[in-house]
This record gives sequence, C-alpha cells and structure tokens, in this order.
Amino acid sequence: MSKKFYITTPIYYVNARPHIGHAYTTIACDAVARRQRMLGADTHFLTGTDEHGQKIERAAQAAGKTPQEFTDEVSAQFRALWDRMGITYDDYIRTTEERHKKRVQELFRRIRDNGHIYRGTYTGQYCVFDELYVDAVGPGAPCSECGRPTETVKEENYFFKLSTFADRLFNLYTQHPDFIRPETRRNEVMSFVRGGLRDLSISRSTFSWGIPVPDDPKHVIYVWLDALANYITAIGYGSSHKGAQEAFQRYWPADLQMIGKEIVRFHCVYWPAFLMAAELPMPKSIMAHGWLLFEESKMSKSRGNIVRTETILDVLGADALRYFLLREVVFGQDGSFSFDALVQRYNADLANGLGNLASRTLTMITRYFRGEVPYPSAAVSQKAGDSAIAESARKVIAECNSLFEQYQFSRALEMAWGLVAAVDKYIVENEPWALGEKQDEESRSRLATILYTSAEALRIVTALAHPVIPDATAKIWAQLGLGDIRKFPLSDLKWGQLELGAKLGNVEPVFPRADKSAIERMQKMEEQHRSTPSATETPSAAAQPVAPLVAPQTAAVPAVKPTTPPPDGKISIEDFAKVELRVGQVKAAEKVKGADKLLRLEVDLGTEVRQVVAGIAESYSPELLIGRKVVIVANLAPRKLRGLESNGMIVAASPEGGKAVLAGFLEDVPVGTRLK
Ligand code: ME8
Repeated sequence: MSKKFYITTPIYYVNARPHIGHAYTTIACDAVARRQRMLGADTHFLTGTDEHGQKIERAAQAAGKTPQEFTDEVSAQFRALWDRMGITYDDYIRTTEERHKKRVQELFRRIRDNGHIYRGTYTGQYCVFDELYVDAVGPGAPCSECGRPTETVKEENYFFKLSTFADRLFNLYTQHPDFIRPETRRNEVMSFVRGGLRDLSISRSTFSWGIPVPDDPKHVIYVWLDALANYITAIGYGSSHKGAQEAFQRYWPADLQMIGKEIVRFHCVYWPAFLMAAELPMPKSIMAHGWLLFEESKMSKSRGNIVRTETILDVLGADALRYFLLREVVFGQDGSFSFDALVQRYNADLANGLGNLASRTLTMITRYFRGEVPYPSAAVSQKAGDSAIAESARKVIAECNSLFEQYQFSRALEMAWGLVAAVDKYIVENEPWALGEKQDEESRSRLATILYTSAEALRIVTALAHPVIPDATAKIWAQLGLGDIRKFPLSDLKWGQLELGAKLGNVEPVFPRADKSAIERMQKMEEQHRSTPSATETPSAAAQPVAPLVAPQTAAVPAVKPTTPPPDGKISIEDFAKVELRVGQVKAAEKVKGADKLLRLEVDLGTEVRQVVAGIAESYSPELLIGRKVVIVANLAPRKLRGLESNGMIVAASPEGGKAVLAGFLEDVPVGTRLK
C-alpha cells in the first residue's frame, strides 16, 4: 500500500467571514497536499469550521440569527471560498455535525473512564475572544494572549488533570524535536510547560451552544476540546462503523498539522495531553506559521484591517495570491501584505518571469519547428551554456525538494525562479530569434538545442511549482504537450525527460501583465466593501450597525407621539432614543496645538470616519488610543473647538478630581453597532 499523508488546517471560527489570513494557512496546506499527491502518497487533507462556544453564540445573537442558522451560513461561505480557489480538501468537518458531536462525546467518555477528569468549581477570568481560561485577577483584567478585558466566571465544571501530564509532554518535545516547528515555538512551549501546568476546566455550564457532556447534559464540552477533537473525529475516531474505524487506523496520526502561531498552546500542550489521556498516538508534526500583517498589525476582523480573498481572486486570480503568500512570507515568520507588493511580485515573477519564459519558448518552437519539440543537436555543436542550464536544473530539483520537505516555501520558490532567470539570460545571450532567420544546418541545430534546453528547464520549473500555482502550471504543462500535470510522478523528475518530437498544445499566455489600475481596483473594491458590506457578506454584522430592536431609528423618533412626561425628572424611552450612541474605533489621534487638554481624533463609525475633538489629553496619550473602540454620541450637532470642527462626543467617566476613563466593552463589539 502507498505511503499515507494526513494534513490538517485549523478549523476556522465562524464568527466572521474568511479573510486572506485564513486563506494563507489553507493555501500552504493545499500546496503540501498537492505535492504529496504528486509524490504518490495516499493524501488526506482536512479543513472545516469551529462552530460552538460563547463567542459564536454571541456573534449569532448580534446578527439576529439562531446559532445554527448563523453557523450554516458562515461555514458555507468558507467552503464556497475554498471551492472557488480550487482548494483540494478531501473532507470538510463542521463541529455542529452529528458525526463530530457523537465522537467527541466518545472521546470525553474515554478520557473520563481513564481517570483524567474530575468535578470542581472554576472561579476566575475567561477570555471569550480566545475562548481561553486566563490566569489573571479581577473583573476586566486583560487577557494574557490578546489584551482584551476578561470576564469573571464562577461555574461548576469538569476538570482535566492537565497538571499530571507535564513530564510526559516534556519528554515528547525533547524526544521528537519535529513535534513542534519552528524551533522558536518549540522553545516557547517548553518554557511554558516547565513553568508548571494547572488542571484545565473542560466544560461550561452557563450557556448551552456546545456539545453536551455525556451523562450530564447541563454542561457543554469546552469549545477547545470539542474543536481539537475534529482532527480525529473527521477520520472516524469513536465511530462504530467499520469503514470509519479503518480510515482512522489508516490516517491517524496526522503527518502535519498546520496552525497560526497564536494557537500553539492549544495544539502543542492541550491537544497532545488529551491524546495521551485517551491513549492515542501523537501527531508527527505541528507547524506554526507567523501572522499576515496589514497596515502593521495582525490582520483580523476585530481590528477591522482585513483584506478579502475575493478581491484578489477577481483581479489577479488564485495563483497570484498563492504564489505571493508562499514566496513573499518566510514561512514561520510574520509577513506584511500590501496590494503594491502583490502586484509587483505578480508582474516580476509570474507575468515577466515564468509566463514570459513559457510564451517566448513555446512560441518560438511553434514558429521555427512547427510546434514539435526539437532534437538537441549533436555534442559537437553544444556549448557550455547548454550544459550549465542542465546542471543548474539538476541542482534546483534536489534543493527545491528538500526545501519543500522542510516547508520553506519561499526559499524553494526562490531556487526555482533562479532557474527561470538563468534560462532568460541564456535565451538573451544566445539570440534564438536571430538563428531562426537562418536556414543553414549549424544555425538550425543551435536553435534546436537552445529551444530544447529552454523548454526542458521550463518543464522542470513547471513541475516543481505546480503545488503552489496549480492552474497556470497545468496550462503550461498542457501547452508543452504533456497532458495532465497532476498525474506526473514528481519523485521521478529529472533532466532530459521532455519527449522529443512531441506536439505542443495551443500556446496561450498564462499571466497577463497587471498595470497600475489593478492596485487601484483592488483598493477601491476593499474600500467599497468596508463602507457598504452586504448582509450576507458580513454575517457577524461586523462592520454594520445593528438595527435597534427596542427604539426606532433616530430619524423616526419625531413621528412617535410624545407620551406624558414621566415624573421625577426621568426621561422616556423615546427621549433616550434621540441620543444616537455608537461604537467607533480610533483610527488616528494627535494633540491639539496650544491646548493641553484636547486631542484630535479620527473615529471610524463603520459607515464614515469622523473628526472628534475630545478633552482627554491628560488621561490618554494619542498612541494609546489608536485601534481602541470607544462609544460616540453620533448625532450631536457639530461644534468648533480651537478652530477644529468636532462631530460627536466620546463617552467617558469623569470622576471628581480624577482622570477621564473612556467607556468600553468587555467583549468584542463590531464598529458601528448602536448602543440602546
Ligand atoms: O483560532 N495571519 O480559529 P480562527 C496568518 N477556531 N494566519 C491567520 C491570520 C493572520 N492574520 N488570521 C487567521 C481559531 N489566520 C480556532 C482554531 S483548531 C482546532 C481551532 C489563520 O478563525 C491561522 O491559521 O481564529 C490561525 O491559526 C487561524 O487562521 C485562526 O483562525
């Protein structure tokens, strides 16, 4: 039986629609899976969505939907995007599926029967954003991972005896250095475990959107235990069906679990401990990559600095995004995304690089040899440059393979494109177009050698690059007259396999050059999306003001008949509804010249960015405010302060004689949401 290769992405939260951060991990896994298939491995590639827990329950509420409706919708969006991008996943797991729920309960039972679970009371802080128990003290204390305010939880819970696994985990890390990659992450995890482990609460009882604990349905299973288990439930763990059991035996343990660096602790500490408790084998390797940054911070929905994948697909196509992400970002480190850099790479490496090499080589073979791969000339008329290309191609094959094995995509691609550059130079130096004008035998024979050498190098780069840019390479392969590239056994790749006399397919350009307007178009599409997101596109209502449920919109207020004024100076609900309070996010902040107390802020309200002048300079330095979510009185008449127009007011507590404290939220709230 052939070697197997089981690879997984994290399962993504469905609180917001996918962005290119999610696409990054999925693309990297897809490239690895495609390469494994080309190497002949029985490959199983799993992705899916993480749909339970408090964060999702709240996002559904904010969108005015039931959790099931909401998760159905967003999970389908992730899947549709992967399909549009041609991601070759073999299975797509949703944690709300029956198969998963039953099998997670089975896992819980097994861990409990093995004596690793007990009942206790948890009192402490919880970060809903990370779905993480945090060792912090006091209501609102910041989360150790994301800095957001935590919530105090006091619950009867089931606990997992994590503390008893510290030694076994430590042995795992030392005996299997590849278990956590790269090295920096491994060191972090080892020092975390060395610091001592506390038992972990693995159930919640104050909300119900989760999988019930077996025999005690008042509790739901902690969302991270539920989510991590997907890697085994999807391939059949805990099932009584023979086929599922066989699949589990075949594919587990996973060969590669790819994650982003922020979820290392869950995957490298909790996950192996759960598996040990259930007496299951460990995954072979967990690879944590860095973050995609946009405008200098981690791209994430809550920061509002995301780039949608669809924009890039519309303008440049999936191959462009795949190539850019894997070439530009050193895998394992953080990397910045910008439209400028994307288009620059696309033009330099794809349009002018591989695309140009393919079209000039294949066009000349068509023109000078009636579209048939020419025979390289006899050794006598060979030149040193010809064999130098062959030699460099041999080196590239060996090194590219070894770099891909280590998931060093960017260096592997750099190597392969080194060959593209070498062949370009070789063509320029040998001027085949000049030889093409001559009919003497020697010129024809040189021309044949040059074009054969170029086409063979092109074939090699195309095969090596296929896992990364599958669409374009499939086209070039067919243009070379070689049929279906997916069937090519990559482990056999070597110099000299191009079939002599083979007929080329139809030669067409694969990467049209992108001009400046491509950048503007993509930027415009993103801006438009930010200002007018459609309901289905932002199911979490992330950038949308939520329609008031109790009070009508301000504009409708005057139409409401005034009721008798309530006694004791109280105001009616209609009076309150006149005040339009909204969540804003500070985009820019600076001191106002000549005014010690004033700051000039630019605040994003989801639909517009407002200038607000606020008297909080003595309490907050401008840098502290950027990115912070604040409450704005949005319908206050404009007024001028120190010559600057202020459009709205920021809500803050102003204790007697103390400093102003801005109103904020313990949970994450979408920009533009109305307070009522
Ligand atoms: O953490 N740069 O889901 P999630 C790079 N449901 N990668 C990014 C990224 C960015 N800016 N943003 C997201 C969860 N990612 C859990 C996982 S697994 C059992 C449960 C990618 O929707 C990266 O892979 O927050 C990261 O780890 C993952 O998406 C987080 O997705």
